[in-house]
Amino acid sequence: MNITIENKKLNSWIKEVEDLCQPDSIYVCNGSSEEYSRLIDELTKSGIATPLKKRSNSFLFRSDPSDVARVEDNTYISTSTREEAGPTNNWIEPDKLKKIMLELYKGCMKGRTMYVIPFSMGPIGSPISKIGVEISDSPYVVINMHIMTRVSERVLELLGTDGDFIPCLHSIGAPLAEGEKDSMWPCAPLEKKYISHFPEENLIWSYGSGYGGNALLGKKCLALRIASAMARREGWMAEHMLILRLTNPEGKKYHIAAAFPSACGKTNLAMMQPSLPGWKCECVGDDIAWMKVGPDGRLYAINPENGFFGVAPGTSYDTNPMAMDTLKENVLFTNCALTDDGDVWWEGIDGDTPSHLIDWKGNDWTPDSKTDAAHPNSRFTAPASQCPVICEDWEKPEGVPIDIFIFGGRRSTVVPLVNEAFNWDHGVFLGATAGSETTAANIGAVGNLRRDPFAMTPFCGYNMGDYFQHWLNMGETLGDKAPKVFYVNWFRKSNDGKFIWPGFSDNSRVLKWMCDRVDGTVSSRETPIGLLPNEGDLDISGIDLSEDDMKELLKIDADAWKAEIPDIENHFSKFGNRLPERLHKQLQEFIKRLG
Ligand code: TSX
Ligand code: MN
Repeated sequence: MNITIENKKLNSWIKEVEDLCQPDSIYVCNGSSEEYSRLIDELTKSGIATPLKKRSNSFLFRSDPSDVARVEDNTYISTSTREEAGPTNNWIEPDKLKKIMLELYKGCMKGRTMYVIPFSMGPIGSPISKIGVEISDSPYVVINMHIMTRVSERVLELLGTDGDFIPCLHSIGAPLAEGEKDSMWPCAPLEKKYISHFPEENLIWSYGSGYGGNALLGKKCLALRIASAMARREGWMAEHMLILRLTNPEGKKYHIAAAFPSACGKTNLAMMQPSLPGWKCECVGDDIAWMKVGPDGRLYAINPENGFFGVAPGTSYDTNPMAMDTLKENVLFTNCALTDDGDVWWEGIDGDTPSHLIDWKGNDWTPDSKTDAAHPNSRFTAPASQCPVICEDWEKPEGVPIDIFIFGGRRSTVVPLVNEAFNWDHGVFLGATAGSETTAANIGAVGNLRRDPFAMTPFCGYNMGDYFQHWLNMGETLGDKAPKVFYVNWFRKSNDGKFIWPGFSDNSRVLKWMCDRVDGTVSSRETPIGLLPNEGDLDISGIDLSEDDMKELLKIDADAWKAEIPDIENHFSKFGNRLPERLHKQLQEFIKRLG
């Protein structure tokens, strides 16, 4: 071991993992740029990292074709009872799961270095932050953790001798025999991949995958699954939400936290630049919000992450110029295509399609090829500090006060552009029934409605029925200081199959209406589904949108909504007696309002 660790729990855990996994050596990370460069150099020399001539200090990685995304079927919430994990999670009893995984971990780091990565989720020392330590045998994980979390010796100092942390054990599950040649992306086969969470003891065990959320354990595993369970116990919130600051022409600031299922453009909204003159939008975070009630009784949010781990395909100067400018240097790309002049490329990026590329599998690719050049789930890992519109207060230890919650989904029909919840409980009902139509990015048929309450289905570390109750409880704590709740749908289509709303920068027009509602300076009309903008109250000056289009975007068809009731009832029935009575009441009242 390269440094001396003072923390007792950490020392005994490192010893325990060393005995179990039998690495060749142990290295404790300090998070320095020298450490980052050294690892990158090693990965470049072994051919695993490809330096990009066109982007300074940026590198391309190609994963094994079998290891390209989160493995939800192999992800477990391991609580003492199945009931505690609830209907949305896979469950194996803790003793049984640990026995299976201990067998896999035995000797799994032979021939490899075991990295000890001390990290902080949230600014180091913030009262809302949490400390984790990931042990991993993947240098790719170390450099990604450098960007996505705060890896630092200061974390060890903060831990002292007796401080607590969340242990995150990770192995790619590919020991090397003596003299065996390593592969470019070692990992275990699917049936040996396990992403396990033990929320009752704040513990994460991951085996067999080196990709994204399976391996960078600070993100989905710690900051959402484990943190959501801690948050319920401790009375705060860990949510799958972007955070942004909107400033109006008079300089008044509003803070918005928004939850969307995948393929709705969450990162695009987090960095959106308003088309409305005089309005300013800044990014605080694009994926996760940790929120606590502050001394003034309002809800304060921090972004626990330090970078963006974003889907590359579809990102362009058209859809997200601020993300494109974030990606100019110091970026890790995974499973993107490589251009002949040493840059990355992906489907949907600006410009003409090159006549030749190396695809994400490392094969020659031309526009005639039948396959995608970049994997649809290819990613960039980029420091949040490089975003040109990162909010100056994004690392403020106390967070930013949330005024507005937004839920949303992708619906080609029925759901209007925007509506406001009547009250907190109704807002929780909107979050609990949120759904999106599947796109090509999902597995299975395209266009099916999939309910994804609070966009938390894959990320809630306990029974989702209890999670709904926690939201209702937070409403009681916050009282009249609770954020207002809205629901949006940027994706309504006309009869000829075209998107009606221009989206992107013009979404600022919808956000402005929300701010006016918060200030009480604009009225609304009551409908069975919630409060909608009155005609003329959405500022659509300067955009090409007819009065008929606007009517269509804000039309409520009671019969179409009535037709959704059986699906909502079926959705709620999955939570059995854990569905809060107050949500059952919301559904009954909704049915009554529809007549
Ligand atoms: O991210 C999107 N947002 C939010 C932006 C702040 N997308 C991309 C979704 C895929 C991840 C959108 N797509 C949005 C949107 O608001 N709206 C749409 C639909 C749409 C697509 C293209 C056009 C208009 C709407 N316009 C033209 O093609 C010219
Ligand atoms: Mn996410």
